[in-house]
Amino acid sequence: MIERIATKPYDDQKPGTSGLRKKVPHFKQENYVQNFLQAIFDTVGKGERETLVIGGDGRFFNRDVVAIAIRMAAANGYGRVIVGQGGILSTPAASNLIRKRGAAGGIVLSASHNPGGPKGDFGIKYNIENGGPAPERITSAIYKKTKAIGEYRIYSAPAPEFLTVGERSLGDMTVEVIDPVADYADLMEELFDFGKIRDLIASGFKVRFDAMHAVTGPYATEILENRLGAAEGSVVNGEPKEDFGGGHPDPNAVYAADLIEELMRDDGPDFGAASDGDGDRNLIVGRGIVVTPSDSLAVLAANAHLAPAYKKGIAGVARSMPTSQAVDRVAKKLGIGAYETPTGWKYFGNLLDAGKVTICGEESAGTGSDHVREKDGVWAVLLWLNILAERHESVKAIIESHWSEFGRTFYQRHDFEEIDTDKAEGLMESLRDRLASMAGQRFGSLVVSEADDFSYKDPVDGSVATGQGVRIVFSGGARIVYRLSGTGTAGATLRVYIERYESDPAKHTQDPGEALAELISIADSVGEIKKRTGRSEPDVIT
Ligand code: G16
Repeated sequence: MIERIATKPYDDQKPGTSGLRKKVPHFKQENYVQNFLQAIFDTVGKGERETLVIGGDGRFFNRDVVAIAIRMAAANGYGRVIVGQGGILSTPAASNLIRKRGAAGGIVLSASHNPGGPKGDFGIKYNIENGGPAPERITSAIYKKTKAIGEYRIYSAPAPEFLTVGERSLGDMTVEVIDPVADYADLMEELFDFGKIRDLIASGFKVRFDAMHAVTGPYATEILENRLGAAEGSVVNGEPKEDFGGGHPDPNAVYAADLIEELMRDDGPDFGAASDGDGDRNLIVGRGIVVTPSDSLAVLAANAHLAPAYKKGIAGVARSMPTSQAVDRVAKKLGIGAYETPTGWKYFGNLLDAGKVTICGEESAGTGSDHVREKDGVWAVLLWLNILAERHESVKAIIESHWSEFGRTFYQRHDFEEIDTDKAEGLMESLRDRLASMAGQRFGSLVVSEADDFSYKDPVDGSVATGQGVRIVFSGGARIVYRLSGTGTAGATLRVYIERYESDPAKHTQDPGEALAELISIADSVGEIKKRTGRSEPDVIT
């Protein structure tokens, strides 16, 4: 029986960079989840007998919300839900399923790289029929609905169990519980030359993949160990846990320090990688070198043709605005389009759908292609392995030859976390107020050539996004970008992105901190970071 339950709106259900993210206790407030889900269903409004994909990264509270989503989908007219066994689906696997099965959309439960557990973070995101995150016009409409909601619809019977694969029903709706890994692993096998990668691994090439106790464990084990022959134990921390083993499933130098340490040893593995909570981010480490996400994007774009899926070449590339301009140089050489979008994977969807770009990426450890409409951690690992299998060079040699061909873009992101929101907003506002007078000003040896607040007009549908980050560009092309994160759940996180291009190969081995030292100090003085926040050091440098 379909029940209509009266509810009251919450005023803080505005989706951020990637869906609604809050602490678990916040989500546990009465009807908080139900309100948001009903707002999604009311907005997309096309449940009639259609298919909906449901799954998440397995963090604490995942199963409860999967069960609620199943009951609400049944009450909102869907004909079928496809649910990952145990409520598990990595974000790229969910995107793939939506596309492959012609679903109307998907409910993806994840707070990505944020910690989990009873006091950790949780998140709900809606993906549209192309498999990608809902664009701004839909997320704004969802937010509007949350502010006026008066009731939600839910099926009175409990959700059928989803711990085992099989078909069940709830009212008129079919609940199809699937193996979360199989379709995704098959897709990877279509894109890449598994034979060549298998030969590389069989030749003694050692791989270590850190799944950080998050969702990619089963995916990486099936693909790297079972299908590609990597030794058992090549996937570490491979068992997904509700609290990620108490860790922080963010594949960066701080939280994946063990992996990096391992790869810095002379007798360490040849290739190391890690992914995040929901499997869409990646970290690539070669023996003796950590690859920055911006460099990884550039190298993948330059070498993608070595993998079967991209052998005819790529149509174009896209990067988020704060991502380094390294990939632009590759695009220029290849004679293909390069697009600069706001932060958020949702901005790549139209470009991919229109065939304008094949490969996209972000400084925040995300790379992906037109095979799905999300960034994809395991995909990036496999494209790297395919390239390594073709080039027979080390990761370090590939990076260094890339720098000598295209020049090196030194790059760092400095994060100042849990700042008082008013102070963070004040800092951004002050920067914006000073933008008009900045051009021509000298700071140390650098002169500002232009300064603006980034806005983006989507070349496909003409939609405009404003206020996407303050850019200060210096003559010679060095840049400082300031923006506030849209994914945090406590206070505000200020992100400062710093980059400088170096064409002289003799200077490519410099330490990034030294190469960027002058810009780092300018970033503090122009941004008045210490003065306004009291912070003299970032919490994390990536
Ligand atoms: C999400 C978005 C990315 C974005 C990242 C960080 O990733 O999909 O596009 O780069 O957040 O965003 P922010 O700088 O606003 O915190 P994920 O992996 O968290 O879903």
